[in-house]
Amino acid sequence: MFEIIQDRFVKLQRKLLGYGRLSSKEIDEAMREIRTMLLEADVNYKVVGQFIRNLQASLEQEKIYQSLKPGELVNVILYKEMVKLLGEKPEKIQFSADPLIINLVGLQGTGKTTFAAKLANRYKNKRPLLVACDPKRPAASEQLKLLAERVQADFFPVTDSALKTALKSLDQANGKKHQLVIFDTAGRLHIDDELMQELKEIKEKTKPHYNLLVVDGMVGQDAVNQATEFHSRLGISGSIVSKMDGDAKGGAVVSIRKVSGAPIFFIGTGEKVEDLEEFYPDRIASRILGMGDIASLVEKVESVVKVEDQKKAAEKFIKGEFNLEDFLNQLKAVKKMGSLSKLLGMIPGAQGLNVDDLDFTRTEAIILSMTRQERARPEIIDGSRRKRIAIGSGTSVEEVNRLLKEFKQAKELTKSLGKGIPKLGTIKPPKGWRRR
Ligand SMILES: Nc1nc2c(ncn2[C@@H]2O[C@H](COP(=O)(O)OP(=O)(O)O)[C@@H](O)[C@H]2O)c(=O)[nH]1
Ligand SMILES: [Mg+2]
Repeated sequence: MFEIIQDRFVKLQRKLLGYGRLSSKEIDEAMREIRTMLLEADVNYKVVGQFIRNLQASLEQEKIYQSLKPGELVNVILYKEMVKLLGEKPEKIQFSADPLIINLVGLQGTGKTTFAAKLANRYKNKRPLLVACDPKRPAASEQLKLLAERVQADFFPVTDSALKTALKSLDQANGKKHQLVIFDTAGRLHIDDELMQELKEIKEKTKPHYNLLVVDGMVGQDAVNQATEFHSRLGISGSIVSKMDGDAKGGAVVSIRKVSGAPIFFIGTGEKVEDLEEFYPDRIASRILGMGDIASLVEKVESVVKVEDQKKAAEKFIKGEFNLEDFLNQLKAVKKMGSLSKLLGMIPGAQGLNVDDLDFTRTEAIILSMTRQERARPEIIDGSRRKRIAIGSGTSVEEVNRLLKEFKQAKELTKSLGKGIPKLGTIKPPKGWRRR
């Protein structure tokens, strides 16, 4: 799956990693390459255009950090944009009703019947009922029956019109305690009004919890067009892209969500009933881009960014520009990191704060009860303000006093420390000192 596009992405990323710095020339070149690669993988041209614009915008926003190779940053941005394009969060079947009704629609030969069996196999514990809803082709019903036997699911044959069969099957489901009912509807070679009318009727009368469209990933943009049309005419909950095990170029998977507006739920990766994968945008993105170890790269970039933020806070601190707002942000960060010592290690001079005495949550509460102005300029906090803050935070005036006093001391201390530390490069050798 995605082999061709993956190969090219891997080559591009290696090239990017090789650069010591990235000027706009190299970036433009990379963007052009990405555009060509996506178009050749049969990704919708509008999606490609938007993707490149998003990439450029994200790149402009990101600062380049010294401790990161520029290529690393570009790769992480590329990955993140790809995840966004694919839908960010996975869509999962939620068993919010009993029985849960899933209606499968799609053109003939896309893999509906196969997917019905795959789904029944996946949710065996829900005692699925597979319902044949194609009265015109007896072979279709027979195929579903065989597959139902294979996955040991109950089968409901088509006896009447599609709609009547579907309704009858629901009676049986309620009686026999099936928690999942799957309708395998008829497909046509083309989308026509008759097909849509039939599907609309089934949808309106049986009220399925999910209407899933099955499309064939091998047909590329045709699959995307089908999804768009089914979604606008019938309304679907999402799509299934089948046959991704073949030499599908991947264009359908990349474009379908953005173009049709409906998310992908699963991809089919073979003819067997086990060949089904839940669609995780992040995993698929790393596969498309051929990024085996993207998780750790993302982590690295994020930790560098965090450290840079901390450094900035530390600089402010040294210059005496650190205010209570910054302090609050730091407290929140510490809470997330779960360790105060880790944070203090990053702030020179923070040792001036008597942390042992500081109750974390109370300190946060005190600062939260201050106005923005007060946090920025603690010196304006007079007696009446102190009282208000103490009441607001459920603490005492003494505690507020102590926090303000300690903060002031720490600030003065670091300020004087900051002045005392000569800038690197300005240190002169003592008199009489000679190079030997
Ligand atoms: N390789 C591969 N073949 C598939 C997949 N899904 C379905 N097929 C095959 O595609 C053909 C049509 O599938 P079928 O379920 O009958 O399509 P339907 O007409 O939509 O019900 C069959 O030969 C299936 O075995 C898949 O994920 N991978
Ligand atoms: Mg079928």
